[in-house]
Amino acid sequence: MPLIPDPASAEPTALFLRACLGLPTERTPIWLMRQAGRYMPAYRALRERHDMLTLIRTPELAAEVTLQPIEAFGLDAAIIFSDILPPLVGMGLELDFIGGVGPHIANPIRSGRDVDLLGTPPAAETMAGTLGAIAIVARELGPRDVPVIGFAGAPFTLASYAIEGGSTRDFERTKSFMLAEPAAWQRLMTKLVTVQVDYLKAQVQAGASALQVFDSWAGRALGQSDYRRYVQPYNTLLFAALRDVGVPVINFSLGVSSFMEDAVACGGDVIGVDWHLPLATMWARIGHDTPVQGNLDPVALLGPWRELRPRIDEVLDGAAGRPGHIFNVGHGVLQRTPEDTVRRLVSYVAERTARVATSP
Ligand code: 1CP
Repeated sequence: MPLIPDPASAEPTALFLRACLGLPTERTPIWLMRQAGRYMPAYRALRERHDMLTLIRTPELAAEVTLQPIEAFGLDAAIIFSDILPPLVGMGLELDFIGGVGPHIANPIRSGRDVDLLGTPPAAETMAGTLGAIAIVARELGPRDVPVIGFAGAPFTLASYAIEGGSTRDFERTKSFMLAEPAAWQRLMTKLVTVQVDYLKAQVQAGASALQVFDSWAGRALGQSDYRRYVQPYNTLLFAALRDVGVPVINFSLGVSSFMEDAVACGGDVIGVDWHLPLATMWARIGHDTPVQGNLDPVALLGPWRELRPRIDEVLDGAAGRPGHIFNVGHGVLQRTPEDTVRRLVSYVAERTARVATSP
């Protein structure tokens, strides 16, 4: 045994990172998807003065937004303030965020030739603002032992915005393109994997202690057979390329509960669980040796405490105090969520899960 432990192999002390590794924690860690954003008056005040892309691209501003919910609620991890779509700009897509509408791409992909014109420049060149913001937040939160989570969109979810040009209900253009142009689909998905892997690795270099991959729409858009054929190979490539990245990787695939096993098979150290089925059911299917994150219905945060509390209890009872559970919402926090409800949620989860310290 070496006298001095290798710092790289030492167990982390941050509760969130310990849970990501399936290690016991003194209480259940909690952070919330979309924890920074429009439900916070402090965010809205900044947004009145700066547009979305300026907030994302200015390291000091993005760092400030990232820290807002940490200071307000004492969450166990900070997700860097950005969006899944800005990496598309470096590839050649003209992205804007339009108030009240959402993301808009002026030159969406409509042909195989459009795919061939997409570039794959390094994130160090195209995403310098976000990488700089991660460095600032990591420096700020390091002494407090609060980890920074980097993130990216999964290839199908990004392809859907690139092809539709914005949000969509039925994914008509995306699925038509996928079915009509399978070779171009393959080239598009491969380019997206290349760009996202490089970007996620760069976020770790910049100071991220964990990564989350958001596949928000593949499960909503596709059935199992198409998922296996048009999505799974690329998500598998993405997670395989991150296997040696040195930090835990969370696989959050929304809307896949009917074929969860296929999404889990793609990879990831932690599985993000959406709110459709009880956590107990999902964790049993995933297997209790794999850490999970979830899965409160974010709409429950809009209602009264008497309705919210049993739903929080259902999640915690579903986890049954096992190591490897990170409390979260099962999709992003909604804009109308009251800050006081978030505060009450955080303290309730801490109180209910505090484990009595036992001497070894
Ligand atoms: O007007 C505004 O202020 C912009 C609103 C906003 C915000 C606050 C958008 C536009 N994005 C974000 C931040 C964001 N988006 C974060 C930062 C972390 C945090 O706030 O805690 C993250 C992780 C995302 C990820 C994201 N963006 C996803 C994946 C997660 C999910 O919710 O499914 C998706 C699909 C997007 C696209 C997007 N960006 C913005 C909107 C309104 C949308 C969704 C549009 C749609 O429904 O298609």
